[in-house]
Amino acid sequence: MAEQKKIKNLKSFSTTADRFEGANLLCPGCAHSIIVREVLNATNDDLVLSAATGCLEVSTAVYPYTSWDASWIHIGFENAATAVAGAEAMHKALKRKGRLLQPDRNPKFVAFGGDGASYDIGFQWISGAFERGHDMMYVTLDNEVYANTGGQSSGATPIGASTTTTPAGRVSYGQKRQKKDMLAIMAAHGSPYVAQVAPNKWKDMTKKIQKGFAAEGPVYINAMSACTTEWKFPMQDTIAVSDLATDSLMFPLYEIVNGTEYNITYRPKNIIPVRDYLAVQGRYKHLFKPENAHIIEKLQADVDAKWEYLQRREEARV
Ligand SMILES: Cc1ncc(C[n+]2csc(CCOP(=O)(O)OP(=O)(O)O)c2C)c(N)n1
Ligand code: SF4
Ligand SMILES: [Mg+2]
Repeated sequence: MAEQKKIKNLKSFSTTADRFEGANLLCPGCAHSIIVREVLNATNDDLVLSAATGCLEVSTAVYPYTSWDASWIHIGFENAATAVAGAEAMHKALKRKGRLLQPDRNPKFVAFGGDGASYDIGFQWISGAFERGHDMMYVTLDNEVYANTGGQSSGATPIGASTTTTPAGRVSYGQKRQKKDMLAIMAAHGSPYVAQVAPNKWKDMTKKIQKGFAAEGPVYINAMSACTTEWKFPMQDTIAVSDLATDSLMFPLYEIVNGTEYNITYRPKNIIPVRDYLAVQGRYKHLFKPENAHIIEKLQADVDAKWEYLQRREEARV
């Protein structure tokens, strides 16, 4: 059972730099660091961590420095899941053989990867680790773009976003493909716990991470990570933009327990139009031209349909 951390208030929580230091090279305003700290601060247990290549890794482990005060492995772009899965399997084997010096310690195994690493290039390794049933957590830092290499589109990029590989211009309104539903895909692996989180809703995030640590088996967390550089908003607006994302339901907050039980964990008092979320980001600027009005309508219709679906799934309990 995970040793759960007692959280008094946001200040004490967010300024506790137990295992992840503020000294890093992420852009000012990058949500990756907020999310990592919120995940790690949810437990007092020992941690075995991995990070796929991406903004998080290149900005927190510049030899000879490190921002990590925990066991941490940097591995290739594609196999952060495999690295902690291997460590978890070894830990289990040593425990079974009675070869652990401190068998009562109960480390948590957590892999971090960007959306490019998770939705696309590392997907088969995540899938394999989930199929094998390792007792681990995989966290996607979902900024909907390959940020570290200059903003190429990924399987997580939403319709209408302008990226360097789906540039908006005279002939295109940006990304044309639908964002992959990773939560449904990971739930379909038989994961005991799958959830979407956002750094602005830190209590919701902490509860979910603690639930995930308490679950037995592979847990998947999709963390919305607002990217000041690629989403193109001022660096001081990270939390404001995140609030617009959760209140417009572009990023609905929910969990899927044992593959079928859907729970919505945040119902905005006032659901705001999707266009209010789009309007504060440069990557969607072109959508406000009259010829692209139908894309905003489509995004709104998709969000409404997904919200409707989530509510039906929650009621149905099937
Ligand atoms: C197999 C492989 N392909 C491509 C790369 C180059 N590469 C390194 S980081 C990166 C982008 C990372 O994007 P994402 O996973 O979304 O993380 P972010 O930087 O957005 O946090 C790419 C393409 C690589 N290191 N290894
Ligand atoms: S480019 Fe985006 S994800 Fe990368 S460090 Fe900057 S804000 Fe963070
Ligand atoms: Mg990314």
